[in-house]
Amino acid sequence: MSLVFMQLSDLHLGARLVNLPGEIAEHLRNSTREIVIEAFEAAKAENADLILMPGDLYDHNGIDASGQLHFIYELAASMASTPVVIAPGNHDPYSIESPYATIAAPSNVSLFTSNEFTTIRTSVCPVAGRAFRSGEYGSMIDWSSLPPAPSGPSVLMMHASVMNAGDGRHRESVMLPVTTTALEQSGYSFCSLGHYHTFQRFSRQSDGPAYAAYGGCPQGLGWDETGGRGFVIGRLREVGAELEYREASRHTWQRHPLQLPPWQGGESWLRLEQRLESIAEQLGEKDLLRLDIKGRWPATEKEGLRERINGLLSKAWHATDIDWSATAFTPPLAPRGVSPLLDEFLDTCEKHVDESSEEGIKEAWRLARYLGHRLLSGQGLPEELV
Ligand SMILES: [Mn+2]
Repeated sequence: MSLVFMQLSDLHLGARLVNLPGEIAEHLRNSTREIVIEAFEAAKAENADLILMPGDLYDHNGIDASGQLHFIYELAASMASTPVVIAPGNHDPYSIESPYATIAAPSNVSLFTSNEFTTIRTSVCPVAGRAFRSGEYGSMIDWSSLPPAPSGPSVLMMHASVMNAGDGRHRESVMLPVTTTALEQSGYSFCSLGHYHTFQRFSRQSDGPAYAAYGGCPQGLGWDETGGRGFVIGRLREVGAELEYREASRHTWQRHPLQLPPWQGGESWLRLEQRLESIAEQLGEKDLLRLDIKGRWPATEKEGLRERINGLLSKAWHATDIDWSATAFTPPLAPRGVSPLLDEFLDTCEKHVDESSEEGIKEAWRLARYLGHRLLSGQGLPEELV
C-alpha cells in the first residue's frame, strides 16, 4: 500500500523580479500561477492523498502577499478533503503579522507555526515539521524537539539547506543547515524539503526509494535557475518514497557560453554560425536567453558579429544585452613587406602561437605580435596603454 502525494514549493508568488522589464516580470508571475493551478490539477488526476508545500509559496515583501496566499488557499480548498500541509520558508516566514497568521485557512489546510518540530496528524498519515520564523537567519535546527518517528508511513517537512548534497550549492543561500545523515536517520519515511530550487532526490542506493527530496521551483525566476523546473508526484511507503518529477515550467532560462573560435577567416565564421544555430535550435518560443561571449576576433569582423548575434537574441522571448567586455577585437595587421625586421618579428610571434600548447602562452604571443607590430610599424602604443 502506498499514499500518493504531491510536493510543490518555492513558488515565490508575487516576486518583484526587478531585474526584468515590467511586462516580462508580470508574464512570469502569471505563468507561475498557471503552473500552480496545473500542479493541483495533476494532484487531482492522480487522486493524491496528501499535498506537501515546504515553503516559499509567496514572497513576503513581494506584490500582494496576502492575495497570493488567498490564491493558494482557494486551490487547496478545491481539493475537498485532501490534506494540504504547509511549512513556511525564509521568503514566507511565519510571524504573528504574516498572512499565514491573519488569513483563515480552509479546513483541509494545516500549517506549521513553530520553529520547534511539531506533528500534524492528517487523516492519511502523521506529518512532522517546523516553520521558518521571521528573524531566524543564522540559527540552527533544534533536533531535540523532533518527536520520535511513528510506525507506518510518515513525513518530515522543513525549509532548510542540505549541506553535504554535493552539487556546489551557493554558499550565500545556506540557512538552517541539515545533513543528509540527520534526514536519513530521522526515522521518518520521507523528508519533504524546500529552499533549493532544483529538483534533487536523496536515496541510499541510486535506484532505491528516496528518503528526502527537494521538488525545486516550478518556474525559474533568474539566470541561476536555468533549465526545466517542476514539481513532484510521489508514492509514500513505510520506508522511503518513489518520486516522479514533473517538468512544468513555461519559460526556460537559457544561458549559453559562446567562445569565439580562434580566428582563421571564413572557417571561423562557419564554426560560429554552427554554434549559433545549435543555440537557436534549443530556444523555445517563450524562453529567455543570455549569451556569455568570450574570445578575440579581428576588429574588421566586429560589426558582422554584432549583427549576427543580435539576430539570434531577437529570436528569444527575452534576451539580455551582450556583455562584450570579455571579447577583444584585434586591429588588422598591416601586410608583410613593410620592413624585414617587422616581417621577422611577426614570423617569430606566429611560430610561437602555433607551437604553444597552452592557451595562455598563445595569448601572450598574440599580444606581443600586436604590440610589436604597432611599435615597429611606427603607430606607437595603443591608446589604452598610454
Ligand atoms: Mn525559495
